[in-house]
Amino acid sequence: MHIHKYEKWWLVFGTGTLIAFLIIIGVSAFHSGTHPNNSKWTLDYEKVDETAPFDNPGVHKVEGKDWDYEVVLVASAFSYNPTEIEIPVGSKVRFIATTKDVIHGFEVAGTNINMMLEPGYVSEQITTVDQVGEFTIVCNEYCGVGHAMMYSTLKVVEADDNSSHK
Ligand SMILES: [Cu+2]
Repeated sequence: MHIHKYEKWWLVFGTGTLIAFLIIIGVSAFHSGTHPNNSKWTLDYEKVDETAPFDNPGVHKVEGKDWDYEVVLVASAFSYNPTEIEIPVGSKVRFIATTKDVIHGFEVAGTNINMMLEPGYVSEQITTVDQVGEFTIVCNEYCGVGHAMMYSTLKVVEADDNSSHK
């Protein structure tokens, strides 16, 4: 069977890009630890306010766990609760978030913290905040007319500013 020269180039290009993309997925999953939410933790999205831990949103210092802080966050059209998160630099943080209505995003701009928040599901991400600064948390899933106004702030502060904690 004769295959035209350009046809061969195209086959090589197609196969090559497939291999390249599989390598990129493999490296980001197994080396960089990028994983989709496992969706194993569910709740009734109409009862978020009564369901622990979302009955108490905010920044919580924890002891005896693999992380130092838990940030419990509730998204709804068109805001986040809490509206501001303050964490000392170098802390290991577990973000626990959900939504009360439609799909929202939780992206800490300029970092690799990025989750999709789906009604009925709890999204989690554990990360170490290692850069002092103010980071804007934005919604990156279009959620309605107020979408562009939906934001919160993550303040990563010098550890000394929080000398009251251990
Ligand atoms: Cu949005």
